[in-house]
Amino acid sequence: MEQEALYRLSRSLQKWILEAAAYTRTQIKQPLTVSTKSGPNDLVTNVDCANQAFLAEKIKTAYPNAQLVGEEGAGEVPDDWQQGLTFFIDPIDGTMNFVKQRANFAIMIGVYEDGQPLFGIIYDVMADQLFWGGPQLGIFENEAALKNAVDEPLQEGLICVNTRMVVTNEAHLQEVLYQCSGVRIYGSAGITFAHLLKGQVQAYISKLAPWDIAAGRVLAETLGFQVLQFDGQSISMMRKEGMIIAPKQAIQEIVTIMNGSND
Ligand code: 2AM
Ligand code: CA
Ligand code: CA
Ligand code: CA
Repeated sequence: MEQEALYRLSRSLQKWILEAAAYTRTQIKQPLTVSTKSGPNDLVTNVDCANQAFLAEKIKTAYPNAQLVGEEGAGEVPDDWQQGLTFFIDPIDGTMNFVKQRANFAIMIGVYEDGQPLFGIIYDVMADQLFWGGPQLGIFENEAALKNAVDEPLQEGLICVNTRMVVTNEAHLQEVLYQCSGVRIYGSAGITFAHLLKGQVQAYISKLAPWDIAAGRVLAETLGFQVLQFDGQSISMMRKEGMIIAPKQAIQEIVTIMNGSND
């Protein structure tokens, strides 16, 4: 994409996310309509759906030829998502936090052009922190440029995870966590990416859907993080899959431990 068109896309997405967030804040003190999806920990609210519809409408109007994948919209990733522009929308990431805490949730959009990372945006709504950018723009927290990831050994850093993988010790996860500096669980992929991008945590290990990873992947890879499946392969962006986000040294150590021979 031409630089001028990319600046326009960046400005538009920032504006629309801030508008969706302003609406979301108006609903913070209102009763929410909450339903379950796949199970009791998998929630959706009226605000998730309203934000999805709002953002999809704005994007479709401005980019009529683009493909849209949204958690609360047409959730399937089309086989040809790597052709042209594709927008992945997570209208509220951390819906459990939104329902229980009314904080610690994000609105996220990741944009790919011909399958390549183009632009990512994550907004921590209640903290008013906007993380945005891409390979051609650099990565910013509000207006401040963020620094590259620090490439340190596993034992030097904090790791974020999801609860279920820890309690079941899936793929030797407890052995990884035993070796690091400490464990943090934020309950939102977007909020976890915010900590990664700021250099406050070193790695994130979770099972993430395409809309959970799309924005964070663009931002994190641009700063030198890698995103790999547990077996060290590239992620597909087609389905929910296990993945590790970390700089080079730590990700190599994590992949080695998770594929340990004591199965
Ligand atoms: P969500 O809130 O948009 O659903 C912690 O639950 C993190 O994992 C959140 O970012 C959440 O995104 C995501 N997640 C992915 N699959 C989930 C599931 N089945 N149930 C709950 N959270 C899920
Ligand atoms: Ca969800
Ligand atoms: Ca999500
Ligand atoms: Ca969501």
